[in-house]
Amino acid sequence: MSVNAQNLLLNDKDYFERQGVNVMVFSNNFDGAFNDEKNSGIEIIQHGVRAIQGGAIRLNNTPEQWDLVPKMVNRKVDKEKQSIEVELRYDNYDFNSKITVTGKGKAVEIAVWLDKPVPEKLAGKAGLNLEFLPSRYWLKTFCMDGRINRFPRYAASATVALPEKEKPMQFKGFKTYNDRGTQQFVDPLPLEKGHNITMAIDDAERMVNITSNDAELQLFDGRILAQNGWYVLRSVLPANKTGKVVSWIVEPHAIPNWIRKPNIGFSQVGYTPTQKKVSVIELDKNAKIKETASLMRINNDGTISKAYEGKIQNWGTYYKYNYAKFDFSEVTTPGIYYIQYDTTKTNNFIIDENVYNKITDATTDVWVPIHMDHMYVKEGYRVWHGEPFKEGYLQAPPSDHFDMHYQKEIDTKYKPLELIPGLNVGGYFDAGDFDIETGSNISVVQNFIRAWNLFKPQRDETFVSEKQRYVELHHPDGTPDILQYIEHGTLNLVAQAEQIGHMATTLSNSVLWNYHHLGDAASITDGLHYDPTLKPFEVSADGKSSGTPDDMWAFTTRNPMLDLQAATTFAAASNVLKGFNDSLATRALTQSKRLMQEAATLIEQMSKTKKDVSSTNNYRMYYGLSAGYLQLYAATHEKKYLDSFKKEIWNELKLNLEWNIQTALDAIPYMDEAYKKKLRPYVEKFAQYIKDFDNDNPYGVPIGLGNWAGSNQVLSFGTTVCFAHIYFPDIINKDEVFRAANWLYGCHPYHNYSFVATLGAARPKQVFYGNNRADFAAIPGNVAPGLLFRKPDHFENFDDWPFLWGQNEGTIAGNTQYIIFGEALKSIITH
Ligand SMILES: [Ca+2]
Ligand SMILES: [Ca+2]
Ligand SMILES: [Ca+2]
Repeated sequence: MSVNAQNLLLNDKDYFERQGVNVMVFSNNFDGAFNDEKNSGIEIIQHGVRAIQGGAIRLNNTPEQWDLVPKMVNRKVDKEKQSIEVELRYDNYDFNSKITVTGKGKAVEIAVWLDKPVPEKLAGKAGLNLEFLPSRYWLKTFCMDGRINRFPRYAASATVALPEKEKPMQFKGFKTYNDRGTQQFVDPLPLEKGHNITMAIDDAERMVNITSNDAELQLFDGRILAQNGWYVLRSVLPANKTGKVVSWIVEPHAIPNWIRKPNIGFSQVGYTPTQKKVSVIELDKNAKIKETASLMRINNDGTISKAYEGKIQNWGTYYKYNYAKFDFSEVTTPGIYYIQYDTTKTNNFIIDENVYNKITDATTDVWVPIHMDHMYVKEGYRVWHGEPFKEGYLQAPPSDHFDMHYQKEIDTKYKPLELIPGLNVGGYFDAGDFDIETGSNISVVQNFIRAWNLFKPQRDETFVSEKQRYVELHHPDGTPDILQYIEHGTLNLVAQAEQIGHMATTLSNSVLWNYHHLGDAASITDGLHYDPTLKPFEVSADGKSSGTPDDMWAFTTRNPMLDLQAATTFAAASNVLKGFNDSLATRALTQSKRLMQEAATLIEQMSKTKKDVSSTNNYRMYYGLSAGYLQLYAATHEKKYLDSFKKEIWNELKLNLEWNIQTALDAIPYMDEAYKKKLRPYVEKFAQYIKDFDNDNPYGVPIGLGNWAGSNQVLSFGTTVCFAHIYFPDIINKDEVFRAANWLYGCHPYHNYSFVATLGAARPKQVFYGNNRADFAAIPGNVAPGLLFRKPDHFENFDDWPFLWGQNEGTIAGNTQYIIFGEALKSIITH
């Protein structure tokens, strides 16, 4: 097939393509993990941007995340007929439908076929939906049957309240809305209706025309119900009909001979004078690669001069684009520069000794304290949040959950929904949500302890008073912040061990309608104890309790592996906290000893019963026995742990070098020269592993293709490379430590913005999936997961739409890992 073909034709990757337009038909399926992730169904990439997706049979006008999604039963690609057919099914309603998408010149026909009529319960509800990205369509015009209009910047269209029994069930029967006792739900009414719509008439990159002769098109604003909703075009399936019941002709406009602008990747933080400096240029497959590129210097008087012109090296094809490299390492003079390739100029960046000095400051000074739970957090005039969850946490009854938790039979002394005292202290919000994931909180404390033990950062820019439950940013209080952060994490974890007897899996929301909270964390719950004897939304006479079931729950199902991790962490925390908070240090040590003993017994028992062997083995694989022993040794200095470490590590290195070499490197400070010598050949192999990425992809880092993008992988790779260089500089060259930094700070596909909202970056990402995402904002210091891979060949990171967590949600474990990476990188650069 010629890529210049004027018609939409199926290509060898089984999607429809013409220059400037790709139409994918269930290349990405609704996988059910979080239901509607705005990543699935019929998707249209128009001029490089996937601004249309979600094409499927749906049961709502504007589906939310927890509304049911169809299961794909099968998918057939017919090259002869230029057609893709998918069969979809809703198990809950025993409802099957087929969608065919067929190339018709510059358009595709989307048709819905039914063998049996729509089930009675879904009549008037099941429909063909297609969704349009608000940030790409708002303020653009549209024309429905000759009536001209404009997509609203803000959601403010008409709605109707309907009896709850008319609403199709949501995920596992949970409810996204709080009906306030009305037994009604809200449904948006259409913005427009008709049979022909042209969207974005005023924007050639987004223009699309859709016609249906046999069904009415209705246009809705999905943001009415949920800030992450999209505009939805929809045709309700007719009742009592079989065969071809709805058909649309969809023609996405293609700009003639459109060629995507080059994406010139470079480090937005800049470069030190002597480091290797290579820009990776991402090019449309129809673009001719130029011979040279230039580095332009902005002089101190504002004039511009050419500092360097160098040859472009062609790297080759990686997925859908071509890549070339521009090495300007020759330029070593400090100054302000930009890259010019053909007619494209980048924003400016700095070459200087000090450019990396501040890379962790926004994360430690701003992001981390804002995520401190159970505290009032202030910055200047602004309050980030009041004190959340004052009413504490209830024992979760045996139950399922909407964020992948569950409670088995209760194994504590508390009754279902009984208050577990003392848990509303310390801890960190998980990510873009506000729960305390115990595993992540353990990682946070471990990461801070590691950063403290290795680098002893004395930075004091945060005022923390556990007594006043008050945090203020940019306010030194005489104590290094990292110590206070270790204390804050330990406070919650130790309280769990003391009050529950073992670690909770999570402290999380009990109702879906406050889980998706956006705003002040202190307003998630009403701060009053839940009293089921009161009517919903009734407050007791003394004003201390309410009938609103909004209290958070502690999910307490015991996991001895988690207990063991906590025990190890408590031992290490106890060492650090001695002399700073002696009573907490003592409490941590007491719980460490008890949990360690109990966990060992339980794990022993589990490995004897066949049933749980696999989870024990999983634990061995993921947590790594040697890593556990090393942590235990570091925390207790008991020789038996070091002996056990030595017994495991070599085998683990043979099994999985790149995963376990970090642990082997971490042991060096405790070991002798012979150990280091024995490790050398493994580090040499690791050096080859690093180099191999230069052939794997143009960016030279491990690129993840999962449903959560791969910054964490790059971070952990980068951290290991840093430590390998620190201990074996003759094997791992200093240049290698910048691989991960380059990727994180802007040298990556799709765009060249820094994935870290770090200080120093000239163009950090502007939006993240943080808890202020409804404001299209970022919390400084956040690290985005980055490039989300959409099958079969598309990398994506939206910077105008924060709501896709797989691309934009920083996590507390990931962001504290970034602090270690940043500290390691800084220490290498300054030595
Ligand atoms: Ca969570
Ligand atoms: Ca401080
Ligand atoms: Ca409450």
